[in-house]
Amino acid sequence: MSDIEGILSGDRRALARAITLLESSRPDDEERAAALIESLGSTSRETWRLGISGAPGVGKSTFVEAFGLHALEQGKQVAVLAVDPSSTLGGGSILGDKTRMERLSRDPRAFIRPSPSGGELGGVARRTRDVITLVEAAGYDLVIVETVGVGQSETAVAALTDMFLLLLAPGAGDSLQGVKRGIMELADLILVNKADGALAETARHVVSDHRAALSLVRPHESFWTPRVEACSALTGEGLDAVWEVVGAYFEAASQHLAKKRRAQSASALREEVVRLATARLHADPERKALMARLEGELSASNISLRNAARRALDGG
Ligand SMILES: Nc1nc2c(ncn2[C@@H]2O[C@H](COP(=O)(O)OP(=O)(O)OP(=O)(O)O)[C@@H](O)[C@H]2O)c(=O)[nH]1
Ligand SMILES: [Mg+2]
Repeated sequence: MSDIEGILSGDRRALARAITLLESSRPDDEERAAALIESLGSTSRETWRLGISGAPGVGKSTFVEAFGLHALEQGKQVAVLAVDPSSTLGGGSILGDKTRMERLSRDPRAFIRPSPSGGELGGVARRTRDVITLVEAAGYDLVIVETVGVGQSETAVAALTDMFLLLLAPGAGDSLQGVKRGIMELADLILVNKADGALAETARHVVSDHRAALSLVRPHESFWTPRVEACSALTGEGLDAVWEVVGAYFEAASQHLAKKRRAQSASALREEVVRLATARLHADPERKALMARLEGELSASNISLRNAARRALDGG
């Protein structure tokens, strides 16, 4: 059986091998990975792509496990992918996920793939786009992409997914948490996790604070007003409600999802073209020499920036 057939028939080892190929940066592997993606074709199945972020320790892994098990009960096939902002942070969360998502990782209907170690965020996000295509072709119809919220990774994950969940936990205070406004505004659902035991009361305050804050923000989607809910990934309380909100989102989005995904692809293409053009400029020795010359002219003020850039691109 070819790898393609293996992947399409749900062979997890074939899928894992294909992802390893996608993650490789060896030029011949990159060729093979591109050919693989192109041979998959598109799936007609409806899929849900869910992005999840939150500060370290808010309970992302615990939540993904609980929510993923819930989704399995509802008949979904669940794939969990991770996008780590940097290789230095990567190791820790992979270790955490292996122990925290134990039940989910043992279930044959679920597939968990930690973020590749090493590599910059842009590269990891780019490959994750292809990995999503791959796991969807393999039959997974709920794809969860998790990232630790420490920088640009939230934006990258939101650009890869249909719905973006931001996880918070009741902190020491009960005021708005130190989440950047821009990140909050990306969220389709803000979940205040750890709403259990002694933290339940604080969680309620955090919910109402964020509802008030969000009511001042213009919704980023025409078809959806972001929601704020409380839950406990540990006890499972509130997870039914979360499932309903996610379902309601995809119901509301159904007429808009294709357009949203097309816009995401278009912007990924623009980024990729810029990346490729830059890589080509740097790889070409003549162009490199030209750049060095132009840099000299520019610093001697013999040429305008605009003309220097134009000549660098045109090669003249
Ligand atoms: N009380 C309570 N504790 C929770 C809940 N969810 C997670 N925790 C605990 O919070 C700690 C961190 O949980 P994780 O799921 O590892 O958090 P994470 O966001 O994945 O952390 P990183 O991967 O390090 O970013 C663990 O000790 C969990 O048991 C919850 O709903 N209630
Ligand atoms: Mg984790």
